Amino acid sequence: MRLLYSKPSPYSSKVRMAAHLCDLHLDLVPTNTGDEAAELTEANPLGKIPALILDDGSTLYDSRVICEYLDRLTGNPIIPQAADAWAATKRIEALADGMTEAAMAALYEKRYRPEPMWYEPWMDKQWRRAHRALDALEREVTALPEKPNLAHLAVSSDLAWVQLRFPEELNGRHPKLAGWLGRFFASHPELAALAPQA
Ligand SMILES: N[C@@H](CCC(=O)N[C@@H](CS)C(=O)NCC(=O)O)C(=O)O
Repeated sequence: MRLLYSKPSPYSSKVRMAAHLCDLHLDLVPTNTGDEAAELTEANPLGKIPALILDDGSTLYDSRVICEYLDRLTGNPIIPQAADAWAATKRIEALADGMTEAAMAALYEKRYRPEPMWYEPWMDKQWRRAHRALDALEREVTALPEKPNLAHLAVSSDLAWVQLRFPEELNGRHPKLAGWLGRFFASHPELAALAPQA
């Protein structure tokens, strides 16, 4: 299986961590979404990473679908199947990924639009969303089970991306989350190696 990914992408990082815990090898294909290359848009018409190309040529996206697939393929090592535990895991994944999505929208506003077109009220709304999600994550991480599951992977890859792009948000505004991330990666260096990188 081939994974179209990039090193800084938090969603790609989550998928790579998932593959690691599922003991699956993925061939990594560095992909710049800005190029809108045919290999990417044919694999994922949305032109986003991560996208997984299976051995039969069929493709899977987005990161949540890919993680579900890898988990099912290998007997559910990372997603609990009992209804309550499944719901808790998937809700935290949605919370962490949604936090990143909001912060990324604010980042893209400045990256892709000329400065005179930046729309502050819209960026402020994204940041209010991200801050509420970070506050909620601060409460949620204390209840995560000891053994890493998909929730840990989503939270750690998303927080590591925030630390990369907006270090003050984590180290300054949410030191408890920064502490949780540091401890999690110290206990799981093999996952830390797959965290988003510049
Ligand atoms: N919901 C998607 C989000 C994927 C996503 O936004 N990926 C980013 C990189 S981390 C991307 O491809 N951005 C390029 C773009 O939006 O044009 C997932 O979970 O995979």
